[in-house]
Amino acid sequence: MLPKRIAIASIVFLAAGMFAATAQAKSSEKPAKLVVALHSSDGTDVGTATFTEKKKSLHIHIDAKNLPVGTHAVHIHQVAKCDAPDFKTAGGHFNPDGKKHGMNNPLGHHNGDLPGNLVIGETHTGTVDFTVNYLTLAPDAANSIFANGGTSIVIHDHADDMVTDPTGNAGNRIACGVIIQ
Ligand SMILES: [Cu+2]
Repeated sequence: MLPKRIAIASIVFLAAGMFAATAQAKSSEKPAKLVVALHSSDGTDVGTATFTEKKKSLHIHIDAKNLPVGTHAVHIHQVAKCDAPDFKTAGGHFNPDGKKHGMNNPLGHHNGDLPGNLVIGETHTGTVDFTVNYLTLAPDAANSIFANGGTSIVIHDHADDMVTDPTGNAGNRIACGVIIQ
């Protein structure tokens, strides 16, 4: 058994530490979670993308519906705009580090590239999950999806081949969601 005075001092110290950690989390103003609505070229609701901040990574869950059957690329693009029908205003891939496209590209990858495609089945629905350590919700970080006024999440007509610069041969943009803080 510890002497009573030391035991009490330890408890006070622990409590102070917990308070400091709480205060720090608040001051960074980092949202823990963000849900983004996705729409197709004709304005149809095609589901959501949910971004959840983890300790050292960002988790992205896409829950899609009303999309064409097939395999579709998903990227984070650099402008927080989704003007239908072609979504060209979303700009190129989010690329603060000035790299080339593709998770399998030796000169890559963009921060907006994701390690997989979205597969849409016969019911025109599909889900996919990504956990990446090169994106964050922390608003002041260079690799934040809120950087420079925000970004967008874009779903393409075709699969990403994970290597062809700058687009992964993913074809047209068929759905988009604006990512803002
Ligand atoms: Cu894209």
